[in-house]
Amino acid sequence: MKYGSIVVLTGAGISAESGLRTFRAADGLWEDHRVEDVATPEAFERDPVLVHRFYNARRRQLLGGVEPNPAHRALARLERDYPGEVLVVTQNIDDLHERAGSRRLIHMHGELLFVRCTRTGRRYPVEGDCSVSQRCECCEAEGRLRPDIVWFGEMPLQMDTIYEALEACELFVAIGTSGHVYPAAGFVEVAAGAGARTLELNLEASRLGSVFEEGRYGPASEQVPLLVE
Ligand code: BJW
Repeated sequence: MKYGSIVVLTGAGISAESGLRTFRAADGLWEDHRVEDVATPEAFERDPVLVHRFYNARRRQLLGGVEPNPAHRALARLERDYPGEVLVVTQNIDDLHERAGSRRLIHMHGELLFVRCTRTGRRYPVEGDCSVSQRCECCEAEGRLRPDIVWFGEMPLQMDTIYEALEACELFVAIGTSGHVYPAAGFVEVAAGAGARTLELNLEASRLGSVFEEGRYGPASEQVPLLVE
């Protein structure tokens, strides 16, 4: 590859072969849970116990033997060996990119292994379950900790840095994302508008497939190493 800088957007599909469920597949997470019940601020206000239970179960799975797969590792190699800049922007809340070795990484939808205080915003690492009766150190009060996740209706993280990188990149690659959720779904148009080449890697063409200049289809664990080599 011969690009000055590269922005890679990843979605649930890159972690699917590590054993984590995607959202919108027939057996996806949204099949078992209504989005409005577990992934909105209103849901957390209404039923924090249910929301904590949803994220506790996913945290337990992540810490219970899930490992990065060849696609995560290939992206870490790309960042390490590529002469230009590589930024990975992930919509995923798992830590598989960092465990594989990625360092220039933005978790735009938050991180499963952190909770934060709803009053002060202070973040705390969390390795086990979180509950409504837990106290935060900042307020020493119960019930203020929420998963450090960007839910529907909330602002994704580090958007200024992401848009700056999209405007400056020469190659934009989206891996394993369905293109249903904004603002991430709009990144391809921003990058293309700024003159970048755009490439989609997915099992099959996503709803934005025709917006990309090129699509390569197959499992991420095969397509990403092929791209990087
Ligand atoms: C494989 C594979 C394999 C499988 N190999 N591939 C218009 C503009 C802007 C906003 C909106 C808009 N219209 C509506 C909105 C609001 C809303 C939104 O987008 N709604 C849509 C449903 C229409 N967006 C928001 O509310 C966002 N905030 C916001 O917009 O703030 C205002 C703002 C304004 C202006 C600028 C900036 C901001 C927040 C969105 C938060 C999303 N949160 C979630 C849940 C929390 C995290 C969690 O619990 O894990 O994030 S939703 C869920 O979807 C999760 C994901 O990160 C996200 C994306 O899903 P993803 O990764 O694409 O997964 P899937 O399952 O959909 O697809 C998997 C893909 O992998 C498929 O294509 C498979 O084929 C593929 N695949 N196996 C390769 N082995």
